[in-house]
Amino acid sequence: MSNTQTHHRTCNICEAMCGLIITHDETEVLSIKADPADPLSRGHICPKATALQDFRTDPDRITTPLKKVDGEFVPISWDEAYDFAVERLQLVQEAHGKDAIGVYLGNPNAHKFGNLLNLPTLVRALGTQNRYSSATADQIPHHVASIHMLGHPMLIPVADIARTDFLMIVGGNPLVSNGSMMTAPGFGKRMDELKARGGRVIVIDPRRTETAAKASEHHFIKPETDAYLLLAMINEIFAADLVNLDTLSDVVVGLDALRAAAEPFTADKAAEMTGIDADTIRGLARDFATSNTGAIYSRMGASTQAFGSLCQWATNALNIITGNFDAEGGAMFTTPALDYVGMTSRKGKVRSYPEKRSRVSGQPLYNGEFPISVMAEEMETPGEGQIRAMVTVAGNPVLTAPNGQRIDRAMEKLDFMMSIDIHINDTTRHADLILPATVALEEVVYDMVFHSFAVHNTAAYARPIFDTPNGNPQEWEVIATLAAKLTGANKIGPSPEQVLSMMLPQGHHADTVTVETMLTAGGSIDLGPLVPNVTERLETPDGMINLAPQVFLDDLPRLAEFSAATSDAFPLMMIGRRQVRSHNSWTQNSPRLVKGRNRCTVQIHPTDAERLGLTEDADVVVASRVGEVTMPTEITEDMAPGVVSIPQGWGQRHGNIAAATKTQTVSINDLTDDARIDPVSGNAAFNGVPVAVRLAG
Ligand SMILES: Nc1nc2c(c(=O)[nH]1)N[C@H]1C(S)=C(S)[C@@H](COP(=O)(O)OP(=O)(O)OC[C@H]3O[C@@H](n4cnc5c(=O)[nH]c(N)nc54)[C@H](O)[C@@H]3O)O[C@H]1N2
Ligand SMILES: Nc1nc2c(c(=O)[nH]1)N[C@H]1C(S)=C(S)[C@@H](COP(=O)(O)OP(=O)(O)OC[C@H]3O[C@@H](n4cnc5c(=O)[nH]c(N)nc54)[C@H](O)[C@@H]3O)O[C@H]1N2
Ligand code: SF4
Ligand SMILES: [Mo]
Repeated sequence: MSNTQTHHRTCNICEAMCGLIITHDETEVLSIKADPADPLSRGHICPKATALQDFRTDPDRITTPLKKVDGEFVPISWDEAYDFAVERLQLVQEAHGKDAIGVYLGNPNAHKFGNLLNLPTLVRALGTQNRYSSATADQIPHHVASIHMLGHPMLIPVADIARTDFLMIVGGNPLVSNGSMMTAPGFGKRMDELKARGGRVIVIDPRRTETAAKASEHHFIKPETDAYLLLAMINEIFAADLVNLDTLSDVVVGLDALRAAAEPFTADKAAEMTGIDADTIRGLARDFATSNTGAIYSRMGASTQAFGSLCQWATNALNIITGNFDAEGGAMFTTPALDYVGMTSRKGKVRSYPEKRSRVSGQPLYNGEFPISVMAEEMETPGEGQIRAMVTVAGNPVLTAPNGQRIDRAMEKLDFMMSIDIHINDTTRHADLILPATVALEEVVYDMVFHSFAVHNTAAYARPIFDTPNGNPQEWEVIATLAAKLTGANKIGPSPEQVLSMMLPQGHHADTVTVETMLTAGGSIDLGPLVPNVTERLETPDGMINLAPQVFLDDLPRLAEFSAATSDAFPLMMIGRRQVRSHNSWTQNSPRLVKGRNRCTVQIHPTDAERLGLTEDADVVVASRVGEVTMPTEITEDMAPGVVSIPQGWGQRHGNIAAATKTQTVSINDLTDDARIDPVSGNAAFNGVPVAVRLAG
């Protein structure tokens, strides 16, 4: 105990970036606590932070390179592993061309500074166009809206929750997720503060979520109809003559086109489609437009659906036409110490979008990545450009992508697959080679992505606490080394800390934020509240905000023709849910997180349960076009009638990770359908999947 040390560090499991104080000795963590002085998280922490130590000591963790020999994984040396990887990858490309390798990058990469810096080099070294990531099962519509309206995929507004009087949350559950594309740790406290100021929080969701229960009001909505609601609000604001561009009047184009586009989407039509009554819709529009400050924030519920792009466009448009864009208490832009937008500026450049279309079904490519929904068909369909080998880094698409079982089957047939991961799981079990990754407490942490989307500007950097197991290289070194070996380069690039030092002088706080100041700060550096700045930062070719990009206008006829996909065979609509004690599909090996009752239940409204003869806890079969699962029922008035909810991230059944999940759980993505897509962005449409529920047995 004599060597107890205290270490300040940001938690990098989710987007919330909570400040932690960790006490430890040479070999183990003694405590992980919230940092009450952190200017962003202000003492917030969730149960997952304590599990950070479990990821390091997990007995099932991979700690040596593993090669599959006769169906079994056997440990090999790093040199052997790199040689094997390079030989096999090159063989595939020599025989079938560069695009024969597919790359899938999963969510943890977004939280790992060294990975973010080095993955582009690996992807370039592979030279394939067949690139995929979890972004197309998530936030790609936000990027697409920003590209077309503001000129850069990462110039994304966040709700200035600390100063707003009116916050409408469409399809987000920040009390559980702690905010996404809106880093807002301690969201419950923020809601309390907002309400105490006399403000109002409105939640639009087919489920009465934890956030909805605490909000000022909640309105159930039929899945995938949000674009009707948002367009009707735009329509109403024009009709009531409440448009106010405020300081942006000289930089906004497309106002008339927006007015015309929204015209057919009346409150009455929206009421019929959404199930929210017309007066409520009109009232929301007027109250939003006339409130002192206000922000509309739309997230997963409004992104991973058939009209995800229209929703994100309409959300931005609403914030813009009410004077709430780039204004205090509205939807604002961060000024991060490491400014990704500035570093990758496109000012003055004209590009065309989508950048490409996929080979088999012609889905759009944005940000250099094809939709995850087409990955299986690109593996299955013969011809030039067919994927015959895969590289996955921190990804588990068998559990996280729509119709995951189709990916599972397609991976089985690959000529070669390799993964960089911490576990043998449902995805990596298909690999011929797994390279072990380092985890949070063994690495440096600087959040390159989520400071760009945080409700308050801060900066923090910390070095590793512990050595890596077996003296393994850092994950960024593994990625960089693989890239170097593929291209024949004789050295890898500078360390993440060196790169950080080089990049900070180009950011918004070059004077105050350096590696040194962050290391000596004893926690995060406070860089102040969000400040208006978008006029200097616009990246569109004409330097204007485009309220009515053609790509969204062109999609409106599809919206006008929309009707729910339910049928006699599949009469219910399925949505997902997130849970405090798990993060996507990979934290389930931490006993302290999975303990307790089985949380993998299908939630259903009492009237639906009664009609189907279901009782609490009864095992039911949930079936969709693509598959079936059996799981326990949870009857609750928190669900909208006609809608059922299954949590995402469960269903571990292969590899060593399955062992920790004592009860058999199911994967929602055995049911989600890869044919359901937002055609504008290519995003997976997870919400509103038509399903049938029946008693098992
Ligand atoms: N504890 C925990 N936190 C997490 C994660 C986790 O797994 N666990 N994952 C992290 C990740 S990767 C992300 S991207 C974020 C996501 O963060 P959020 O978007 O806040 O999280 P979700 O719970 O997916 O919220 C989506 C909401 O949309 C609702 N919904 C479904 N369909 C519709 C619809 O058609 N319309 C509307 N209006 N609502 C709909 C759902 O009921 C749900 O409440 O969370 C992050 N934080
Ligand atoms: N139906 C439905 N499906 C969804 C969602 C939903 O709401 N509903 N949410 C979607 C969203 S928002 C997301 S972001 C995706 C996530 O989808 P993915 O990114 O594919 O999945 P994760 O569950 O995050 O799995 C991460 C993988 O990385 C590994 N891993 C963990 N830490 C590390 C590390 O430090 N290094 C390396 N190399 N590997 C590591 C884990 O073992 C696991 O294999 O899922 C999507 N899928
Ligand atoms: S909310 Fe997210 S960042 Fe904060 S402690 Fe939990 S997992 Fe970590
Ligand atoms: Mo995500």
